[in-house]
Amino acid sequence: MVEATKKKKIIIDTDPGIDDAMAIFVALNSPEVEVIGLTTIFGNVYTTLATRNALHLLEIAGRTDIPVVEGSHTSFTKGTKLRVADFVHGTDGLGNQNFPPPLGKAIEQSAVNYLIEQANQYPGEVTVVALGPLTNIALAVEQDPEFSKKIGQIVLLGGAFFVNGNVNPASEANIFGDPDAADIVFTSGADVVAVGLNVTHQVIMSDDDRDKLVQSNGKFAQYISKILDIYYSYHHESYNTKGVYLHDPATIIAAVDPSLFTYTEGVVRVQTSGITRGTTVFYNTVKRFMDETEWSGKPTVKVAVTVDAPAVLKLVMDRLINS
Ligand SMILES: [Ca+2]
Repeated sequence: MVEATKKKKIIIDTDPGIDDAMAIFVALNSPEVEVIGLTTIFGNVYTTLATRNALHLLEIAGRTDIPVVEGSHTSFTKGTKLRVADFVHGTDGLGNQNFPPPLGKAIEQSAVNYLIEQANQYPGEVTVVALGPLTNIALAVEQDPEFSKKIGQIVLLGGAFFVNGNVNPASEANIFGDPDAADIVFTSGADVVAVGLNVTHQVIMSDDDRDKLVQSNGKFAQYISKILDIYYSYHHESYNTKGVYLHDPATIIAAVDPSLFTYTEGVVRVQTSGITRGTTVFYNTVKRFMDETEWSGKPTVKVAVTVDAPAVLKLVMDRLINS
């Protein structure tokens, strides 16, 4: 008997966030994947607000059947001085629209335990799509030494490979948000796919694309078009671009249709201190160095190097509009 193609089970670890909202909606409207849960983390907003926004977005989507699980309130090293990007996404994380509070609540479990539990329940079958700092995932790796083997794949938005960062010239925001956690995840031995700024800066939603969302009757398109103002102004001021980078939606697409990207493989270590805190340094494993290095003997990961940007944009637009 021919088995129907199984949908890829995904857990989205998220800090919503305007582009997180887009990514979550795209995932919910992608037949290739089944969103089994959302775990939350600080980043664009603090964790409590990320949870509230995750619940709100699922209520908008009519998908309150999907559990929201609250993640860590501190960094991996228990730091509480967190960087929060409310100037990019609004103080409410969703374009300063001040939506009413969600009706639902997060389930009574920690994100770390939930991630470990799901990896045990469906060994090798769960993909975590990480759209914020990697704290929850690093804590799962620390708590369960088997987690990196049991989780199917970790597709993460993070790093700036061979290009400047977006927090400062050295660092991309998600990695900068918790560099210790990121280094643990990159060297965990899990099947990691990193989608960095070198790729996401090619996937741009233009002013014209935004008009298409505004004019569409799609439920998700309508919602997203209402929260985009601040995200567009930030991009215009910071990059002098007409349009916005689709970091999180592009990363979701890397889970939905990996063939739209090409990858290279190597060892990634993260600088955890100093002026380059949060820098991702990729070793292509070609040169054999005379001395042992901090990259020697570490597991490799996949790093996205090219993207079919028009195809990714089209998928994102279609799934927001046809909703
Ligand atoms: Ca995010």
